[in-house]
Amino acid sequence: MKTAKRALAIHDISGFGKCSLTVALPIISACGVETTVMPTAVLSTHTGGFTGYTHRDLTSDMRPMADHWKSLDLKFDAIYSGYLGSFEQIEIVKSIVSDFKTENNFFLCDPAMADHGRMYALFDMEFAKKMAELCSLADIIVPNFTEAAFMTGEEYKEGPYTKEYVERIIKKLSDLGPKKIVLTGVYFDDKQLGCACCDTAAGEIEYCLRDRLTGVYHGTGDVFASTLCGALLNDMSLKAATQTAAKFTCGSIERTLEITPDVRYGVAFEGELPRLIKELKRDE
Ligand code: PXL
Repeated sequence: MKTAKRALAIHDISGFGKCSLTVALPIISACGVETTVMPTAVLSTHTGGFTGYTHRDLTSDMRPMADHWKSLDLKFDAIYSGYLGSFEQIEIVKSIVSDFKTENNFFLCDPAMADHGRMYALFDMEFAKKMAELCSLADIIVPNFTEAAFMTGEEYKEGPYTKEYVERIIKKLSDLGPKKIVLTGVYFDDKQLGCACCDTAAGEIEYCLRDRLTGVYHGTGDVFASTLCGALLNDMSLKAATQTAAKFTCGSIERTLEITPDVRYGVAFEGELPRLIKELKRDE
């Protein structure tokens, strides 16, 4: 008998704009994985291009939630953190990893804090250093080039990239200490875009590139990392899970191209869920 897996997703909940928990919860659940959520803050929208959003900080609830779960002896097959709002929240996530990480589960850290050469609103370079500390505890990290450069002190460059630059960034990321790395936003020409993945124990870098789509949509990093988390919990290899996550993200973007009035509104991943479910069920 297959037993259901359980993930703990630690992100904010941005009411509108499809990112963080409003993406992680439906996607990981669709992967057949029970999803426990720890909301770190509640906002009316994400901070990527909107102004005037509401923000209720939930930092003081995080440790008590974790303590309650400990008292219930809950176990998680994955701990998945994304956007975190402060140094204090990063410290709390470290303590949660220390409480719930075992040899049999994984900690996936998406250092969601920057893109296109700039930190997100409200963050500075000190925050990137702090996030690097959290990434050093992770089994898997999923940075884009901006996050990777800011965490390692490497110069940020716009693509197209060279293999040397990609490999240098991956080497520096692996020096931080994570076991596996999926670097997003990799491209060597203007036709294809994708990821480089590396299991640092084996050292080999594999590329998953797909035909490039036009447009830059908000929340695609969260869609990708959530799918990666769900696919890994379906016992896929790092490369297969990366391919599944890339396909799902591209499919979601393609659906969005036809319907969205605004890139800040996120991607239309909902219509892509049945195909993802079918893909993950192929062996049953
Ligand atoms: O997915 C990134 C993200 C998550 N949560 C909030 C954000 C952002 C990116 O801007 O603002 C609140």
